[in-house]
Amino acid sequence: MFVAEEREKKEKAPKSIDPAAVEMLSKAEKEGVSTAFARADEMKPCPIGLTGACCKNCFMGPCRLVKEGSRGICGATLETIVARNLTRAVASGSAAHSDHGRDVALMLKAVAQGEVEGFEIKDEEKLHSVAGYMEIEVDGRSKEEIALDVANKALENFGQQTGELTYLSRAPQKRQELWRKLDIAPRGIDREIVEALHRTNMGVDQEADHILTDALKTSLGDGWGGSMLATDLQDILFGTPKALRGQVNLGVLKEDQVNVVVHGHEPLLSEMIVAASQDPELIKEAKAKGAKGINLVGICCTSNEILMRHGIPPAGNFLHQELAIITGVVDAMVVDVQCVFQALADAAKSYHTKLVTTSPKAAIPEATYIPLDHKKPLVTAKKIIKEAVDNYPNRQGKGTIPKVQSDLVAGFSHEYIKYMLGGQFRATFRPLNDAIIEGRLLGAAGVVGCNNPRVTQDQAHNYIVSQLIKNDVLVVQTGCGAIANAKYGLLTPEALAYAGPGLTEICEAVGIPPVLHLGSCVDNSRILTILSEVVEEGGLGSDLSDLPAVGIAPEWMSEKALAIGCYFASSGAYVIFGVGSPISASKKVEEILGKGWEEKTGGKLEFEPDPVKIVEKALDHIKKKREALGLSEYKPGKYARVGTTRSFGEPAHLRSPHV
Ligand code: SF4
Ligand code: MSK
Repeated sequence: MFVAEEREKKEKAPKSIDPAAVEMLSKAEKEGVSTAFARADEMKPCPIGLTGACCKNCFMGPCRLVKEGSRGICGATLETIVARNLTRAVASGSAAHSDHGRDVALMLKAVAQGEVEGFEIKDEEKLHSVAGYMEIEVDGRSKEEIALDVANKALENFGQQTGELTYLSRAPQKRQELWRKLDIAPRGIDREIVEALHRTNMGVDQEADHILTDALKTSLGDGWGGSMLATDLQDILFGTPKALRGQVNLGVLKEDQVNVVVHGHEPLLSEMIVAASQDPELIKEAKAKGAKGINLVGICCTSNEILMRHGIPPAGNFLHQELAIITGVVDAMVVDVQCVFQALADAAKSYHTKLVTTSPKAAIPEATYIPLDHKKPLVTAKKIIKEAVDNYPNRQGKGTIPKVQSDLVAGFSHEYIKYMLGGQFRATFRPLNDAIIEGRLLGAAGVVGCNNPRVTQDQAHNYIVSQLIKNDVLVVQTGCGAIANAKYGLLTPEALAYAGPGLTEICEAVGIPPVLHLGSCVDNSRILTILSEVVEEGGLGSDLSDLPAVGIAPEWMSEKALAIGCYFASSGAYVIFGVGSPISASKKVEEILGKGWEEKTGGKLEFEPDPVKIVEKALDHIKKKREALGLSEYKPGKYARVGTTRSFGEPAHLRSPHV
């Protein structure tokens, strides 16, 4: 349990291992600008809410159950309250991803009907494969006709009341049958979210296990529904990512250019902002104002979306949103939805930055509202870039850009990984399966999720990932976790210097880094697809729960992360969350998410604040799964080439947080 005293100790730990963040935090302190790091120091977490023991689901409360055996005014038990709180968070996280997916489906429909200027169907091959999953006829039909049917089918998945989500059929047969047996196959994405909120209302579902089973069902509607649709339909509209090189961290900002930062989640507008930032007329205007050009960069998952498809550099992950403004050189920060601090408006006021909010869902006091025109997104994007250009002369001085940036390789869609492994004409995961079967690779891990100012920024991400690759575990990443590791060079082939010999051999042969960037938070669905196809490929069991693989969210903070953790557990994966536990008030709930879910789904969800223990648990689990599959014993170093000596002396940022 991550208790308050432990947190006290943590406050003495550095706020970040990132030198760019450290530099900007000291600038912020000197200039009297507040940051999430400082506010986390000042604002102690509520010790009751922290553990999941506070219920405010009705106005007879809030009820704070501080003692084992105590009850709320309505008689709700501690385990009921903890289970309800977690399930509500999962429903909310699922809603966020799924609403994102819905907006992409609506955009695809409008594009298919010829209503949107500037967007087109970019990836016809992907359109055909998605049409295949949806049993939509493609022969002799135009891409617009197919896309319209695909969009309508996707929208049906949100609103349908009975039956099953279309994409459940992409999971291994055994998994689908298990979901049906457990009655957790989602009927409709929206329906499951609404039902979870209903069931957790005052006086409805009163049995912790039953409530939490609903969390499994609701989250499946996110992973195999809203998120998977978002990923697929974005690929159709904007192109399926392919590996590309890029740069990351605050050093990507430019002193002599108009700097525009896009932040949030949905790529609908940012795709057009990429185009607008390259518009010759706007560049001319920027030059007329004294700038050398227009420099577009990103934060959070919008950043991941345009990095994966265009190589636009991320200026940082979640906790960099204020720090980017504090450099003093950001002429506009453009936000849409999710993970956007309300404090950005205050930071922007302290400098000259223009904060632009673009979603009708997200009003931000003191920000300029420029709504995305869904029919003419390029017009909106140009208007926004013009605001940034016009704001350039208002910069006070040169600002301070930390000279910190790293190379990265991103763009690993599941299609691209298959192509890398098997070549264009026989794209396959076979070499990956064989490498695991033969013991060159120990297994695989998805290390994903946010930053959280309650722990040292990026430390757990980097420690855990470096330990995994050292032990020949192939790592895939999404979201801010990918950026956390990219900042220290772990997403480049050069990071093989820290990888075990088996992983090195595979990565060198295929030409990939040991840590693969798969995209944004909704792209966790790409991991589900990869795992399913690896099972189909054969030799590693017959269900997702047989795979020697784990999921880890070392520095999570968002309800969306909880939804992701739950849909991986429902899909049979062992999932470990760092930072602390929102269920620690109830041993019973811990048992349900652990032993209980493992018996049901083969997956489980655990909260473990210590990154060193996370690595131990992850490796143990992978080894147990290997054993159960009867795979050859993994012997580290077995495949090291003669004459190769590999030093595992880690640089400071990869060291154990215990040192
Ligand atoms: Fe208290 Fe029950 Fe109301 Fe929750 S639902 S606030 S436990 S009375
Ligand atoms: S943006 S949800 S901080 S990963 Fe996807 Fe990053 Fe977490 Fe937001």
